[in-house]
Amino acid sequence: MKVQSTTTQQDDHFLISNYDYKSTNIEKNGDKYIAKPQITNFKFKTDTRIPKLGVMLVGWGGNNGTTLTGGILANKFNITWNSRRGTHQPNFYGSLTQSSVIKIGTCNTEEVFVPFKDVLPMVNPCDIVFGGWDISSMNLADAMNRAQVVEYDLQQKLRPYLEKLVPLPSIYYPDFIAANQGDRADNVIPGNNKLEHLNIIRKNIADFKQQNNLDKVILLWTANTERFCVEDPNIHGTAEKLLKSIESSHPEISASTIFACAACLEGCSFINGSPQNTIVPGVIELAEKAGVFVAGDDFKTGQTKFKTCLVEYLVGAGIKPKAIISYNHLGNNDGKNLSQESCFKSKERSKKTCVDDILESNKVLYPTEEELNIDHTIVIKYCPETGDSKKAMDEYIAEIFLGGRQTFAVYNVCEDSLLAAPLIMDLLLLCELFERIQFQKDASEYQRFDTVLSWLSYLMKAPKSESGITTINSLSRQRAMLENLVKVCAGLTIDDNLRLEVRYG
Ligand code: NAI
Ligand code: DG6
Repeated sequence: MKVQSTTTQQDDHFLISNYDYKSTNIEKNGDKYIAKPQITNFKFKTDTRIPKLGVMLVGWGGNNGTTLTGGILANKFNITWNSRRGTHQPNFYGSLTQSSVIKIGTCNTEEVFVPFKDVLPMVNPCDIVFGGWDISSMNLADAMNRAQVVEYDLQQKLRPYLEKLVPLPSIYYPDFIAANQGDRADNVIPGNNKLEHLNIIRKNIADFKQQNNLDKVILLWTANTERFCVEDPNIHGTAEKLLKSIESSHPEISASTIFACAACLEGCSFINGSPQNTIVPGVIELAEKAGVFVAGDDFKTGQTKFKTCLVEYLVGAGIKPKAIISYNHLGNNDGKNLSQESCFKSKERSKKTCVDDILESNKVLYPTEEELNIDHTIVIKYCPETGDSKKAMDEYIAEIFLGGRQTFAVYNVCEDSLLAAPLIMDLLLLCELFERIQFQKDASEYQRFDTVLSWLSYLMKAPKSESGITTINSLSRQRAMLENLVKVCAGLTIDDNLRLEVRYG
């Protein structure tokens, strides 16, 4: 795709697009709103040179880590496999960047769509170099077998590639994850000195980058859900305080926060795929200083994606959700870890907060704080026999016209990690892309996006935003935001769905 326009320039290294952003400033005057449409000029500059990308996963030997690594290798080497349903070709289904499309315009009256990945130059996932850590020493072939996610025949075909991959020893603070994880922790960096731990992780990152001749590295936490750390401004509030707390091996410094700090100090962006409060203010300050991004929290895969669609549809239709009862049972190691109350609490929070802003937006349905407090219940049960095939059952009860009730019962069955792996890939590819984009507002200096990369909210259950920026949970708004950003950077017109060119030529 090539954009021909007077507002877009391209040379060997950069694509620059000029964009007049239209917004509406609202002034409140008593009980009246005064709306003042305005236009602000932005320039987006995208470095079109694709780097050699390395990714280090924390929890590499887990269900997500092994499925992602194996799935990408299957695509890279075009490995086919057989099951009782026949011969399968590898694909990237479930990946927004690789398998979804964006409308770029119309040809006569026909809408034209291209793959998301083709709008701006992006890293090919098959070119990513993977590494990482796990508290379990199993090589990735055995770990994939333990995970019971990937079909047996594909596991066998991947074995020669995966058995050479062995996670680095990791930091293990038993107090932060479930006690039932202790029996797999045979690959642990010794000692209790958190500063030494930080320095070892930093060295691992630097060595990985140098040994693989990488242009950049991104770290992503896909290890067990931790309990929340007891956040305290004196411990976690600034970069300086956080580093001091690490130096004194403070008990409320989690393993995930050590990884986040190590990433920032090594100039790498960090993504938190679990729900806990890893990205404390001190981490954000470290990231800011290093000019890297942080993003989180908790991958938004199946049940929550659906929830943020359905609730948006109901509220958008003027129907009032009054109760959401979400029940899960699963039998993988994630479920085992979540069977401990402290870890469950972290997950409960991210699964619960995901509709708040959607309800809050509609003051017709929810005029008071009290009404916003709907009956939203999360249950997670560990049932080993279920394996990675997670069952999620939700009941949505909504109030309709004249006091009537509408109830939806939704039953979702999926291999959890087959949904999570392509999503993790998108997080990495988009984070890398956003590291190459700068913008200018009203002819000021070029700057990077905010340190907390809330552009990635489509992929997160509890999207973290820069302070002062409200969180958007609606799936369609999150997707539109991402789609529009890449279109604007490429110099394409944003679609407002009026389709006037189709209706009136
Ligand atoms: P898993 O339990 O299979 O894998 C986690 C891995 O992390 C294990 O191999 C474990 O040994 C390792 N680990 C634990 N503590 C560690 C540490 N300190 N350093 C290094 N490794 C450590 O879990 P799974 O299914 O891969 O999920 C990973 C995370 O992603 C969990 O927090 C889960 O809640 C979250 N998540 C998973 C989704 C899914 O669909 N699978 C969706 C949303 C979030
Ligand atoms: C129990 O729900 C286990 C969790 O780890 C979830 O499976 C995971 O977070 C995915 O959740 P969701 O709601 O995005 O499908």
